[in-house]
Amino acid sequence: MTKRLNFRPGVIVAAAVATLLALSGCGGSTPASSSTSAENPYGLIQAGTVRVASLGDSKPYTFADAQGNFTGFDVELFKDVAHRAGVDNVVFTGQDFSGLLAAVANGQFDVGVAAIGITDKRKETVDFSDGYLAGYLTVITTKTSGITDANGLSGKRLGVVQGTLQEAYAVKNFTSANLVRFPDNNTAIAAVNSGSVDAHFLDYEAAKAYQEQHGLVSAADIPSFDAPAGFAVAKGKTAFKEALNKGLAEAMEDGTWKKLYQKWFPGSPMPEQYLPKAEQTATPAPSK
Ligand code: SNW
Repeated sequence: MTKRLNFRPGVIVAAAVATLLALSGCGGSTPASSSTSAENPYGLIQAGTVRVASLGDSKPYTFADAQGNFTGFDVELFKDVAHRAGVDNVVFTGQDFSGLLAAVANGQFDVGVAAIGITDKRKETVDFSDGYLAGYLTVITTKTSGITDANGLSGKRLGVVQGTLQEAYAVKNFTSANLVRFPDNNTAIAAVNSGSVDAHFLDYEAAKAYQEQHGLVSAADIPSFDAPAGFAVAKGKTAFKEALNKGLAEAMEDGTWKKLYQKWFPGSPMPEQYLPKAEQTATPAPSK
């Protein structure tokens, strides 16, 4: 049974049910309503608050700092965009990546923000905002593993986080590697460090951060420009999605996107397509 309430005819019934539940105190954790109203134009679980499903260990995209506060490129960009859409109360919760899109689809969260690549397959489950980041998927390994390129993965144990594009790519393309599935990056990196897997396959910038932290090295970068990251929203939340797209376009045009990119991804090649129009040239972005 779906908790998502339908638009139009259902709206009055939904409001009545929500009121009854609220009055009787039986609402439990069921979203009060996902339909739109004057007080809740985006149909958020709770008017005025955006509940975000995210990840605690994908630095510098999304991560929890020492105090447990969520930060990173995606986090700061999303907060900025939500502010432009008129919502300042943004609550992030860490999830396993494998459950993230389902949790958004079934209404436990208003949005998923975690460097989530937009693909046709995922669009069967959720809708996406416009893309805001496109980069590489990276294999990292120890200095002593002997793995220096994708061919070197043959017969080796390669970690992937369940449900990621890395998992799908490895299943298809790294057929002679032995895949080991992990719930999150931290456990996979711990396995690399302890030697129980030979390498881990994750997003480029997160790979860079783990390399610096643990003295690991990059063995291969795989382009993933056809799956730019987007904000995932439940299907049918059109007003919310459109407000996010409008905010994203503004954040790109006024240089906020660029500022955040330089803050969180220093030294990485600057993609042109998200820069203010005046800064885009006919010259292709420098290749890596
Ligand atoms: O497809 C890339 C995109 O081009 C950009 O580099 C950001 O990361 C991606 O969206 C891929 N991210 C993975 C995925 O969507 C893993 C997500 C994660 O670990 N948080 O499955």
